[in-house]
Amino acid sequence: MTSGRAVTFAHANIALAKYWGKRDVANNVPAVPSLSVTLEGMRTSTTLELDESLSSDTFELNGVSAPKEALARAVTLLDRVRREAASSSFARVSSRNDFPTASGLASSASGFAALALAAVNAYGLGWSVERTSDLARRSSASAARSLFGGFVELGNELPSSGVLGAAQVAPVEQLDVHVLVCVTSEGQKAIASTDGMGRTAQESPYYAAWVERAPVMFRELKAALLTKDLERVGDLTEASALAMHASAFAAGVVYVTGATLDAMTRVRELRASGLAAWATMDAGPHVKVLVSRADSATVKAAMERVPGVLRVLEAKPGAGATVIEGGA
Ligand code: 2P0
Repeated sequence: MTSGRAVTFAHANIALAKYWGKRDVANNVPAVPSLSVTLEGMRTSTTLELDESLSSDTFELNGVSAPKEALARAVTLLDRVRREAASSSFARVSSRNDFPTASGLASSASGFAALALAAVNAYGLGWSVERTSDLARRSSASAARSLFGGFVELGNELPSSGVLGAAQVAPVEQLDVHVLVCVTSEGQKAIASTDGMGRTAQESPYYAAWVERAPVMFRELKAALLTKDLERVGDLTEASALAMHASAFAAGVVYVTGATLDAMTRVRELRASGLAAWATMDAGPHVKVLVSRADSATVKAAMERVPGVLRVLEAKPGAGATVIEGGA
């Protein structure tokens, strides 16, 4: 039965072993496996109501009508759900991020995870988390990982079932770490990640090397995580980000700025001085620092003093997406 309304929460995640590139563009299957940590501090909440009086879906983001492209991506997800639920009802969707969207921090992971979970529940599909994660992946691959809490993997092969969802590798307590998000710019990123990875695949002489090497780094990182080897997890986290950005850079897909490099250099100096801190960067200029909880206050204070770092947000590993209201 359709409950017609659902309210969900989902957190952002940061990839330690990065996803970059698509094996199958039509089905949005990643070219490489990835491994992330879901973050407690950065949350999207989404309310979805079916409304028989609507003639199309509506989507409000942080209190205002969502931009056209964001609405189109939400409608694509809702159309998939309607087909599965044999429903013709349109939806009123309202989403809110409790972290600053204007900072250019990625919100598509938490956004599509919260939307997928809300849609599955409001349309009464009663799907497993894995199937809901597959739905989120088709909109944004990193969103598949935000359905789960703690440390999460996403593969790079579509099984014969056609369902490729993420899965938890280890719970929140596996590593005593925090993530420091060092914000270096308030603007939107220059190149959307889907475009950036497309250009990297087509134009980078190093894309093939990335696709060959990334699964090795993923396997080593997963093994280090399972043995709670923080040093190794940290080293591989930084190596994965550098390899991803090197492949993109060679295609002219440049996300780093001077501030990014200054922040990363500072992280490496802090590590050389004995602190447990490693840098990672996504499709934007911000530096995220994986840091042991014991060293987080010292590293945060040091990063706040780096010229070009506007502010530092601190997050710890967090839970997966949850239905707050309207579970089927
Ligand atoms: C990741 N990123 O693993 C990588 C690292 C950015 C850098 O996933 O095309 O929004 O919608 O599947 O998931 C950002 O890209 O891309 C991303 P699409 P998505 O977190």
